[in-house]
Amino acid sequence: MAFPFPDDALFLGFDSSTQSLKVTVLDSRLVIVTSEIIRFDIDLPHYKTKDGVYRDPSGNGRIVSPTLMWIEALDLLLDKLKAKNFDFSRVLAISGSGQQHGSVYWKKGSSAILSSLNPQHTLLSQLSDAFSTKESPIWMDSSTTKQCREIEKAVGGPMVLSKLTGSRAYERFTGPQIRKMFESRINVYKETERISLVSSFMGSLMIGGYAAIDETDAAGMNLMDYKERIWSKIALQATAPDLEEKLGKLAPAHAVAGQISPYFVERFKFKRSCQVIQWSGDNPNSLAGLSLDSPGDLAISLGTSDTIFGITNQPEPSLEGNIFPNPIDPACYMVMLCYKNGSLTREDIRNQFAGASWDVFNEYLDNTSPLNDGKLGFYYNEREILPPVPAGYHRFLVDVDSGDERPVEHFDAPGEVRAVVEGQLLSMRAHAERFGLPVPPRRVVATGGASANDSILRIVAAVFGCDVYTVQRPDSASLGAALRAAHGWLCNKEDTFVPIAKLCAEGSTLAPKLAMPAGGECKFSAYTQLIKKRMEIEVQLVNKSSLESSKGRERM
Ligand code: XUL
Repeated sequence: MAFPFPDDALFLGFDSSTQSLKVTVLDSRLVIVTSEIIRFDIDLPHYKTKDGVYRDPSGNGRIVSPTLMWIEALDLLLDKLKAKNFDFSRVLAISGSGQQHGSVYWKKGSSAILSSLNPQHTLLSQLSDAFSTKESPIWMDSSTTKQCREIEKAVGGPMVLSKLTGSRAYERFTGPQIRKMFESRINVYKETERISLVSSFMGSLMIGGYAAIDETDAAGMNLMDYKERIWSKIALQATAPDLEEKLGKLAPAHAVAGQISPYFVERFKFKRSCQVIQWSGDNPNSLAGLSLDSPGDLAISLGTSDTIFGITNQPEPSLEGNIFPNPIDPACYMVMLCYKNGSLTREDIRNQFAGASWDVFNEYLDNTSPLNDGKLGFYYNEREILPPVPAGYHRFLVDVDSGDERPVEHFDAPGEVRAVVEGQLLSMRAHAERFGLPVPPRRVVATGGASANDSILRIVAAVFGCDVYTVQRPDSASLGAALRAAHGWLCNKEDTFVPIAKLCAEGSTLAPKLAMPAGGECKFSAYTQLIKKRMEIEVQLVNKSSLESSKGRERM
């Protein structure tokens, strides 16, 4: 295959995620040449984050991350590449992923600081006073239920908001977070001249000015008309006053956000012409990194959050799940479900029941049978998004033949381990089906840290009843960003939108490879019965928790 790039070209793709900042470098044949990572808890211990975040100890669901930590991580990551004698002058374009929904509040006057950064000093030392709050609300936050209901009510109900913006109001979405900032910290809101998403924030650092918000990531705000790809006046009004000017412009994912800032040119010797392509959300970039292009494909990302997504050209807005414009194909959409209890919950069960060892965890998965003898577990370390229930563990023993179930206190250790993995996947299959995603899919493409684990992939293949593919590396978000950097550069050069499929055709090193065939443990129909039961229990858990929270409100 002939690649349309100069032979010595390099493309950088970043991923500013919950727990780390990564970079993946692709060459002119789109082969990975190197990568680097900064782990927030380990490499930047002075911020004292746990899993990259601060959880409010009062249990009110407030979860934030220090904005400056993300900046310092960028300083360090680039220094790490420099220490490897990385030749920055070969980089034609850069793009990146940001954890979706997280927001950054730039203080009045900060655009002047951004555009005149001194290359002799770090970004951190120059930007430490550039924000009206130093704590960025992130996607794990669940403290904005009140604002969600207010916004939905103001626009005419949750379904109206979903039809308008692609999603009903979710606590983690940026619109409700901004409304909370406006309601509870009016001075911060007033002092703010620009609100960025994590993606456009990192893009802004790179271009030395405020980057536009990418249209795909903007759909995770409850503020954009997802069909027209413009800010929705109705949603803006329902959220906070004077918001449009604080948000700035929108831009498509393949657009050039700007040339790299002189700061990086002088400090790292990037070429002046190096382009920064719009940064986008981590899930949209994963879609690009997985080369997802058929409506029958389902992607499952097993990371800090677990997400399941696919593409469609006929999106059906609903009260569950999210619709985003597709970042690599303006003609269609990306549909997604997101779970808050992903890898951190799997790790917690590993620590409690498998002696903190992945080997033991995997041995338990391999030596227990599909359906787990009816042991159904619901493990929520954090308040979950799907279903919306508070933190807590719930265990049931289901008689698979009669369908009867009874709550139990514990399972045996191997049963706990299978119950967490199987339970998460059963929930994904059930909700995916309800949301109109293809089940069984043509194939599942898995990504995220846990996609490197064959014992987990075997259960994915069994529950979804199809072959499971993976890409060369489990971090598809930074890979997808690097690919989008190359794609954006090409679109700009050709002065027209070029289909990205041209770049990642079958046979390229980036094409997904078969990792686990559907055969073996295939129990698709048996799981169908168990899923019915699981969904009934889920409804009971949701009803119980709403009853308890309304009793709590009465007592207040
Ligand atoms: C998606 C979501 C998470 C974050 C994780 O809606 O909230 O997947 O993007 O970084």
